[in-house]
Amino acid sequence: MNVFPELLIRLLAKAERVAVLTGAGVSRESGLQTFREAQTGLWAQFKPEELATPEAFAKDPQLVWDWYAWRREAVKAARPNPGHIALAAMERKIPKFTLATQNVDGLHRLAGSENVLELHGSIMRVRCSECGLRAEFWEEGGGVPRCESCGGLLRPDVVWFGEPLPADELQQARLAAREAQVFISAGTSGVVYPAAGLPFSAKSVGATVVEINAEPTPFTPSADFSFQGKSGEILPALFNAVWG
Ligand code: BJW
Ligand code: ZN
Repeated sequence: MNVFPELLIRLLAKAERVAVLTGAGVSRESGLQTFREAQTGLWAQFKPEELATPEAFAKDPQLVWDWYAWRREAVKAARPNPGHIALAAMERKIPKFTLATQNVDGLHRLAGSENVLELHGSIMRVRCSECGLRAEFWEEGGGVPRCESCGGLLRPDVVWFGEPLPADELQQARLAAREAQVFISAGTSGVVYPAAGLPFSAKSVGATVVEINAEPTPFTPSADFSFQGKSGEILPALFNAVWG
């Protein structure tokens, strides 16, 4: 089955610069919960938006640490899905391919993507809330672990609301968006800035922008092509339509 317009297939087939933005929807089919869907089980009474903040950590570090520890276990058990794999395959077909992700789960790299910009950090690292020291290993002992260097509380090395994104990654993502001939936004609700601004800035300098998402987003009216459905199905189908 090929549901993709011929124009899009031709644009991708000859594109030399492609940029992609992904969000939690791309990892949904790996079994990870998205941000704006209601949580189930243990954490059903909490909203992710209320836990992913510096204020929540300051008020109750143990609660926030436990939530991330629980999510980290889910991430460790998760495997890339066909959506991640299609994006990794696309990178090998396009001379300059940049994948900016809002996801902290590391699944794009696990799928084989190389040029990955992690705009919101990584759940597999920690950093000290006092001195900023980063680490990939730490002593787990039930409570919130402490920094070896200064004794401060360790926190996940992710970007919370009100915090700046890693400057280098953000700058590279903005540059890639402005240079791209085709920009693909996949699995993101498009409400969290500055990441949500990337498809708009690509569009404003003439890129063809493709959106793949389970539901409409604030960007949908501006998209050149919008496909509603599962990224784990649409991305591989698109790859096959162009390069299969
Ligand atoms: C599927 C699917 C399937 C499901 N297939 N699709 C007013 C205007 C503009 C900005 C602001 C404003 N007020 C405040 C701000 C700033 C704020 C912001 O944007 N707020 C808005 C919410 C209003 N932004 C910030 O604070 C950022 N920092 C900043 O601006 O700093 C400025 C600064 C500069 C200098 C010094 C100091 C400050 C930081 C934002 C950080 C976001 N962090 C989080 C947590 C990360 C760690 C963690 O994982 O715990 O990032 S919040 C959360 O949202 C997470 C996500 O990466 C991010 C985006 O969510 P995403 O990925 O789009 O997920 P969902 O769940 O929203 O959507 C999934 C979509 O997939 C849905 O649409 C589904 O339908 C779909 N889907 N299954 C395809 N199978
Ligand atoms: Zn420290």
